[in-house]
Amino acid sequence: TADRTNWFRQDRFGMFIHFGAYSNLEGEYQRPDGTVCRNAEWIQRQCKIPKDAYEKQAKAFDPAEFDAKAVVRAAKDAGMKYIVITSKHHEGYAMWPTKVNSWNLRDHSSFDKKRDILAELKKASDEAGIKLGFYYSIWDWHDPDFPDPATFPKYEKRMYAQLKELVDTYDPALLWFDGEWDTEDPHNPWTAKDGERLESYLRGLNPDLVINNRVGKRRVVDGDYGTPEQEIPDAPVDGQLWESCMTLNDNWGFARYDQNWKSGTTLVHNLLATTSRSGNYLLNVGPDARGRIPGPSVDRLKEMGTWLRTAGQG
Ligand code: JFZ
Repeated sequence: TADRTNWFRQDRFGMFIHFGAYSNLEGEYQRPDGTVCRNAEWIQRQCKIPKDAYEKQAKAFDPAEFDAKAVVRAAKDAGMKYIVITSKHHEGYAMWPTKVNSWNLRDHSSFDKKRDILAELKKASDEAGIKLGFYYSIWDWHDPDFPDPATFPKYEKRMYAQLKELVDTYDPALLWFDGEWDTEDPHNPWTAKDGERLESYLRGLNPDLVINNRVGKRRVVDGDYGTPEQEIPDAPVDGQLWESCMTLNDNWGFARYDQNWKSGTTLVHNLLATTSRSGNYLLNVGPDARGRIPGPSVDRLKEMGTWLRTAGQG
């Protein structure tokens, strides 16, 4: 893995983007009785939103102000060298025009049918010399064949087809899997074998893909690197490469009520603590319903970039 992970070892600092149909709710769901339930990317599950109501709000999703160039500029100004965006989170909604189903940003939204934000991001990233990767949730709340073990193979076929689309169309540098665990849902049928099979399939499509360990069961042999979340471990995890992902406030997806922003000082400290322990730092932004990165996020990324440049590392 030394060759394909060279860039990953060099680059160290990346931008995570949590963006999906949940972003359209901006963290607040008003129930029919008028009370409000708050959550970000887990809002459908945590607020028990009925499927038809969730699909209805997704139909109104119109992130017209998503500006790939501005996103890439914000990453670059911060000193980030790669971007990982959610292509599909647990809600199952694809952020590209997948041919596998219609639960996606082109076919189930109010967004311009000619636009494709992953293609836009790929182009802007290439132009700026930034690497682009995709988060993909194995767990899927929308697909009728997940997680029943009897129908799971049908779901798995569609998942493979979607991943092939992503690799063939956008040539990602990295795939960031999630939703492989079985703690939340005892019926999650994802096994270590499923992970191994998927990983070798992907390596067959492109041997240079960098893949995180959540493709399997987070064993050292799964994928290329470990993924501690919201924490900076004292030492490398079992000697393997690792990347710590973290939020700027308390949520991954946009939540308009969440103003608990980390300070620039804390963020720079975290970046240095991580890189000094040979880890990568993947720092998250959550665009709002219109597709804009929140102002407080942009401000903090700027602050980090300024610090890095004045410290002579820019
Ligand atoms: C997952 C997602 O459920 C969450 O919405 C977000 O995308 C995050 C980056 O990943 O959440 C996790 C995954 C792993 C752990 C906890 C939350 N974990 O290892 O403890």
